[in-house]
Amino acid sequence: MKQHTTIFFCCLLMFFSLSCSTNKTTDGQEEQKSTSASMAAWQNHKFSMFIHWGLYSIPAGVWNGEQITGYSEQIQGHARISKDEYTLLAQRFNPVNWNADSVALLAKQAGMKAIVITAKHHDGFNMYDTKYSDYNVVDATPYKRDVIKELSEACKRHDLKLGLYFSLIDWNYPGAKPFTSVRNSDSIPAAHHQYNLHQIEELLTNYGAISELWFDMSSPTCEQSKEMARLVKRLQPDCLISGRIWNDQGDFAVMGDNKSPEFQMGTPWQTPASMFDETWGYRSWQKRGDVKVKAKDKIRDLVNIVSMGGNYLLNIGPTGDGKVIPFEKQVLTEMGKWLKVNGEAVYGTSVSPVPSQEWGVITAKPGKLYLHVNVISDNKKLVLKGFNSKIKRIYPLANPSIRLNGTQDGDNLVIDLSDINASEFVTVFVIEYAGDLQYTPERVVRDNKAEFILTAENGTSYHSYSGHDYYSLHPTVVKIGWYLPKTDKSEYMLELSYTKAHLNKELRIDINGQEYFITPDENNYLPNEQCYRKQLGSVKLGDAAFNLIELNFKDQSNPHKDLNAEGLTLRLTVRR
Ligand code: H79
Repeated sequence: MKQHTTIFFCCLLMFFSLSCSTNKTTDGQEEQKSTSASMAAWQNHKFSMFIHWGLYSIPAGVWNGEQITGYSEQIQGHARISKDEYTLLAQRFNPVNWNADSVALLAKQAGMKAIVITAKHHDGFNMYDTKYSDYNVVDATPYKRDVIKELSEACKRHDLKLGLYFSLIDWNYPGAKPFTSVRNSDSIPAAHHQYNLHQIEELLTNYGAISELWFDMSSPTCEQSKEMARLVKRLQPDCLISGRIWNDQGDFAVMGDNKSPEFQMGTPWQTPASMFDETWGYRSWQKRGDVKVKAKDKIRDLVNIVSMGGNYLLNIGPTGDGKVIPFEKQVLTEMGKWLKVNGEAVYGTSVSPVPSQEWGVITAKPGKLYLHVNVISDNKKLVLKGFNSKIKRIYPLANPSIRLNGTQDGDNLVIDLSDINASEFVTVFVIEYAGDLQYTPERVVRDNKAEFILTAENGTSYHSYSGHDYYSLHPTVVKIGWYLPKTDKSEYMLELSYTKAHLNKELRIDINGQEYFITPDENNYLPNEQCYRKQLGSVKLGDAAFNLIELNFKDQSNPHKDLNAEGLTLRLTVRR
């Protein structure tokens, strides 16, 4: 017999304790933390604009008449251009076609909620008026205008958040050069670190509220990462920090370029994406292909990422004279048109407890599931596996007056799409259901109910990333969750096995919302099993229609730290 488990789908009050939050400032005060409200607001952006624009946009991937491969924003390294020669580009930077308002309006029209622009890329050229270097857009170019200032004002006018990309390597810094053996993960000399701190202070002081600081590359020491994070939080507690500040000091994890995670994430995260895999900065000779094909690709990436709880940061590369190229404008316009119709299935949604299916992905709001269908099958039937809630109505989001028929076939819902015209990109259907969401979770621990043995293997792992730099970054498990079927036995003895790696690290166990804390100690070592064991006492199961158990660290000041999940086992045994 199939086990039907009722999942109470509640408006999840996200609990995000931010990294570095336990760091003390030099005067012993607890430093400022971002509020969970600013994190929730950031997570609800879903779709934002990335802009790579700088001196490199002038050569646009061509040097001495030769097409240079490799990211065009890194042409200084790829074409082995000397510092002296590269810095001359500043004299040619006069982007008369740049218009901060029309860029902001394009982002709005595309359905984006924020813009993140390169304040400084690896070439070290400052796109803002810094007093710590003359190599900046105001002092070194005929343009003489502070690009970041103008964009910050345009963003305010058009109700967009502004984030800033800030490279932690700087090929123009005395002693530095592009493409050393560590491939953009150079360490930061003390004087350069001070320069970075000064610039972070300028960026967070002179341009109003900054919603995210997008650090990138380099290999700072732990102390350098912490110092930068502390400075950010002191100046703007609501400014979120990208994971590429390294050393687990970021507020959100950044996926690899154009990558989505292969697992469920346990921390806020973002995918940075370029229009073309080959470059972020404008490349004049880029083969661009068809606008509709690209728009479809990017809409599908957007909904995939949103369905997994992430944010999508999609890049444009304006030309050296400040134009957004027509291809990129058209792709964003197509995405905006789709979002105008289907935005309800993107903004304000959360991860659906019902997992993605062959035909596409699912997003959720209380009482609603949004089915994002890539292809409607020839038989015009859409099968939603494992769904058995009471249905109020089903309709296409593009035309809510149409009623679709859904019939229950065992554990599956079959929706009839006979009269539906598919969108050329992704067609969204809405299921409104009554009461609690009922579905069969993919993984339920089905032991004999007298004893449950919970391991990383039979649970769901939630991930983040941890590491010192781009090349050492690795996925971590930051939480494990298990669904247990409804039981009639209410009292269980709870026991935890753990390894040396867990000693003295306080753990939190959440059983149906009730918290328990346990500090692994050395008291009871079992040599045969090569682990320690500790009894936690008696807990209750079975009151609810399902049981949800979660295990993670009590201290969430580093939400990226690995639990060493494979060494943890929870055992629940019925008390007689
Ligand atoms: O801004 C964009 C990239 O320019 C920047 N991050 C995104 C958002 C980035 N900088 N470095 N990397 C990404 C990592 C790639 C470095 C390498 Fe290479 C490319 C290593 C090997 C190939 C460049 C060429 C460095 C050494 C040789």
